[in-house]
Amino acid sequence: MNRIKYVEFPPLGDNRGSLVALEAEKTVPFDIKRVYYIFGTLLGVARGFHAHKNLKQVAVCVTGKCRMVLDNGIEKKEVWLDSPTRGLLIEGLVWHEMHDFSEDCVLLVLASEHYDEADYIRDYQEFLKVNK
Ligand code: T46
Repeated sequence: MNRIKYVEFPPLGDNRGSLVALEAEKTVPFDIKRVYYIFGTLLGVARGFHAHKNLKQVAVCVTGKCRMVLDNGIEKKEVWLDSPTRGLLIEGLVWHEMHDFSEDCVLLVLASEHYDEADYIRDYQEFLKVNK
């Protein structure tokens, strides 16, 4: 799907367990300006319901899982984020929602810009209009 891509993070494992390194411009294809994580999401709660105008993000469930609903204005897609070695790159205008968080889910997000509420489109009709 346009504007969405999986990114693989090779696990650097040995007999002690696993380690994943996330590096700007390498495993993550942009300069990382912000990192946030979502955890402790209550059962049945959905989050997101917005698109970003310019932000690039990579989202990865470092533990647990959640379902992401993605919409680029042309097609819709659902993906499960359920692996600490596979992230989802979201570039440009993509309406996204997160559902079905497992109790143990920690959704880590790496972002290309500092937090800016003006970059959010939180109204779906506006998203469709801007996307034309
Ligand atoms: C996204 C999805 C995947 C900040 O003050 N700084 C931040 O960096 C972030 C991300 C949020 N906030 C504030 C804004 C709200 O008052 O934290 C509150 C919760 O944010 P929001 O309702 O936007 O959370 P989600 O889970 O709906 O969306 C978040 C990100 O905001 C968004 O960029 O793509 O996760």
